Amino acid sequence: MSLNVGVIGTGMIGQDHIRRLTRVLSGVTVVAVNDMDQARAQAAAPAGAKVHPTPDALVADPDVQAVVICSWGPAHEEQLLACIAAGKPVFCEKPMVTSEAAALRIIEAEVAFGRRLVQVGFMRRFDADYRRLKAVIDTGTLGAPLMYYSKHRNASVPEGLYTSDMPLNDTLVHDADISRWLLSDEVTGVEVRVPRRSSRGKDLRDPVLVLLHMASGALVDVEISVNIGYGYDIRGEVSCEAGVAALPNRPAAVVTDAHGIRQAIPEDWRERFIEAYDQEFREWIVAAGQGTATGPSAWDGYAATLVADAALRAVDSGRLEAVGMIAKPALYS
Ligand code: NAD
Ligand code: ISE
Repeated sequence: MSLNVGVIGTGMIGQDHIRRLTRVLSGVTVVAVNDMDQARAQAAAPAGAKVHPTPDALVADPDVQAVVICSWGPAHEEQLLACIAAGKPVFCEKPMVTSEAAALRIIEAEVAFGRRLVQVGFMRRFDADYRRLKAVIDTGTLGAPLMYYSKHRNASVPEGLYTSDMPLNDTLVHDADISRWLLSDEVTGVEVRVPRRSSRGKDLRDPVLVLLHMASGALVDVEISVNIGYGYDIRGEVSCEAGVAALPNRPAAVVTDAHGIRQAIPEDWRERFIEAYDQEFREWIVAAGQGTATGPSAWDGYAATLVADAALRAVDSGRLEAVGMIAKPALYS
């Protein structure tokens, strides 16, 4: 039995996910697509897939058993609520939503439905390197984690489309989520410092330095640079009581020539996390086939949204901004 999926948003990552759902993974068929740019949807639709005029029409299509949302962050709330109302499992790219109030509405709807339907696209949790790093920390042999250094460097971002708030409410959500997951901890406060701007991003607030205060007392230091130019460079190092555990350098051929000895680094997130995206969908397909969801939840989407909101407040106030969560509903325990 193949899971029939509809994809909303056929831009960069929508096209990449359609490629993996049609050419890489088994047990799944893309039967419908939608994009507010109809021509883009037409071009991205796999052979035989319907092109729906609206997201609502796609969600209501009786042939669509589960939905993948790859539209822009501000559009996610309405599309997620439509999926929950229809009782259809849904994979939603990050950020789940772009405000605390919207995140609470998703949680309220899913809790009222009574079963998990939402998986959020925090693909780092499915990356083999991050999984090995977490396994080391979880054994406890290095003692308690005290500090985590997260480097999040993009070669470039789309000019005009990527705004100054986005390092904090679009990019930082990955670091917020992976910090909570790696350290099995919660963020209680956020500070932001803005150093000298990179001239490569023109007027963009880039880079930013973020300090996450965790409930355990651990501190997480995050560098977000979105116009570093040389490639997509993701690093992580956890400093514990009795040792340090870090992500490894990515395997790549060692090239020696007149310029020296070097290894290529990924161009962008598609290349760096290719296996992680495959794995997050493998696990999503299994759960969605059973009418539910596993992996990063609406609760995790909510937690990351709170960090983004606090970071935006912190950049204006220059102070430590508190993060306060509601009591965790039993659905997410
Ligand atoms: P994009 O601009 O390339 O594509 C977004 C597409 O969504 C566009 O084609 C646009 O027309 C369409 N769209 C926007 N609003 C819509 C609506 N209301 N209804 C229907 N279609 C709509 O952007 P992208 O880079 O593909 O990013 C899409 C989402 O995926 C964003 O939320 C982004 O943060 C996330 N993303 C996640 C990762 C990751 O590593 N997990 C990487 C890239 C992007
Ligand atoms: C993009 O949307 C992603 O999610 C990438 O993983 C991240 O590195 C990038 O900064 C975002 O713009």
